[in-house]
Amino acid sequence: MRNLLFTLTGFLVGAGMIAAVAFAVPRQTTTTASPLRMGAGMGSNIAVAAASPATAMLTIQHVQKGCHVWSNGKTTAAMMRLHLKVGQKLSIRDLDVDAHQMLQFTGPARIRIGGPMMMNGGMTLAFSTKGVYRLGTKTVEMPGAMSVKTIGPDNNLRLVVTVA
Ligand SMILES: [Cu+2]
Repeated sequence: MRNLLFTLTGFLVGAGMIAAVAFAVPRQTTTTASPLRMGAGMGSNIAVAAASPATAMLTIQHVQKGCHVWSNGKTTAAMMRLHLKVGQKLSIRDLDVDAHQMLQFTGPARIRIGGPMMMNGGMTLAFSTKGVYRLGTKTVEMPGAMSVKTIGPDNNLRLVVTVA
């Protein structure tokens, strides 16, 4: 009888542990992805998305004549005009063989510009003040950068961003 009791206790403890493990695993997942927390997070994301319009995108493309041009996905040009809403961001990606440093010539507010964009690198600029911003890039010589034969002088990329 004592033996049976021990066996039974052992069985129950074992079963209890299995149950505990079985409950512990899904409980952990429910804690991290709790519907309440997910709901709150998603809610705030939606609020942010609604408050600020989608990020505008430009790439710097390599071309044979002039070495590089802006591209907005539809047209390419050395000089681009963009219209953004206040608070809208502009994402720029350098697909040229050159490194490009963004420049701000004029504008109602100083925008934060980082260091040069390497090939395949990029940056996102934020426009929080209304007005007309004149921007551009200059190419930056990088040690070990590849040299590609192009036709004619390199384009000076210029960008006029109207924020309204
Ligand atoms: Cu170039």
